[in-house]
Amino acid sequence: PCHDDGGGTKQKNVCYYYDPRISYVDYGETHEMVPHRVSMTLALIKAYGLLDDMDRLRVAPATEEDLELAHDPEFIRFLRDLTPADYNADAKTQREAAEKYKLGEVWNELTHCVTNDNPVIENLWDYCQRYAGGSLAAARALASGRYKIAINWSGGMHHACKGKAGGFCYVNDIVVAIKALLDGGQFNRVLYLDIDAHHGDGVETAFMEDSRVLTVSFHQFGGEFFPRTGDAVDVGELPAGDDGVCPTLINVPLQAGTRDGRYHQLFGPIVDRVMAVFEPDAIVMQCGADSLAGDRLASLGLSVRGHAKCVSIVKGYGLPLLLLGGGGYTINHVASCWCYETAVAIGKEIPDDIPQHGYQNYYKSQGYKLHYHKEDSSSRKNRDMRSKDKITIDKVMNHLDR
Ligand code: TV7
Ligand code: ZN
Repeated sequence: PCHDDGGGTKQKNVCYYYDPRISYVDYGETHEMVPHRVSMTLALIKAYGLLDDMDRLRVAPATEEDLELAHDPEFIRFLRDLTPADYNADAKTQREAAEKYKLGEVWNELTHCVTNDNPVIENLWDYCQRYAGGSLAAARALASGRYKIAINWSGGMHHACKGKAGGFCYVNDIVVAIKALLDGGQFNRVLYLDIDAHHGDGVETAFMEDSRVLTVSFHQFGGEFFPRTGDAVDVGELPAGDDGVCPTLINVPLQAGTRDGRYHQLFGPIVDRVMAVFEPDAIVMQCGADSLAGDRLASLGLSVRGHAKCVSIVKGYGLPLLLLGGGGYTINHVASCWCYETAVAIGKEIPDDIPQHGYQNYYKSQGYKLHYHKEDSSSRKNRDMRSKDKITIDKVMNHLDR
């Protein structure tokens, strides 16, 4: 039966969180993370007329208490008080404390150079409060039972740890959101799926000893690719009574160059088995768009359809679903992908031609098409699993069968 809100329009199943202040955040001129991509995404969603099919809701900034669901209070207080002015005033103690939390310029032991993955930027605390506030509000919207799918493309910052920043992520909004889902009392088990090109290490670590959360990460692996963790042998399980075990984490390492065909030989079957074994009550999905073809940092080669197929497969299980952003460094590709995935969440087909709108020019290199093509190397060749993929799927399935 259709529910009616009294105004003659159908109740919406999808809610969307976007805070315009996030899009003005500047990681620095040469940094690859460009928060402006979330406002490009919204502009495209508007241009396609998708805003009428979901509720756009306000973001209440996450409080210190909210963020302490995932982080040490000392780290949170340090983040709150950290400003570029103080940091750059060269107060030695401030810089040393920052380095401890992986903030600002940090000496990297592996590469023997100074890195600035997590720069001390203007309005840093406000940024953290807002992107985490979006994910938290989205989690609460699902827990209330009012919405089936909640979206926060500004979230998905999967590398931040309890006591330190990492990989462009200052606070871990995903851990906050999952804890809120569990604390809400409606959900006993939450499945976390991560299709960002990088390993979801921060979320994995937060829940590796928690049998209520299973984390599953699909990511590029090998060589020096960040963060170098997440091999298929890195699994986790806890005793589950009656001599059984309960898996707590699964990793699906992928070789550079993995495109739609091989990706989906792994994704569908693994998620299907995970669903059967774990039987979650809700799903949190990190939809990092750096796994798309042509990304500036990663070397996986998903098409927009291939990436969105992951969302549509997961949506197909019909559980409350939290969709989050993450990486994605070729910003026109990112906006195309997240706009299309918003349409998938709503359940609407949208045309390939990018409608006339303010950011039109950004899409020139993709011929103003949503479904852009990146050097059309034969996708058939990529359909056959390599021996490494077969070993990976065997390891993952064996782990799930225990
Ligand atoms: C979720 N790759 C985050 C992914 C985080 C990746 C890294 C950079 C990078 C940082 C910059 C910059 C960059 C061109 C790319 C070991 C290093 C080697 C870079 C100087 N340009 C997500 C984090 C990753 C910062 N870090 O999963 C300022 O690339 O590989 C590393 C560490 C030290 C840093 N150097 C690379 O997608 C949101 N950083 C330019 C300016
Ligand atoms: Zn990434």
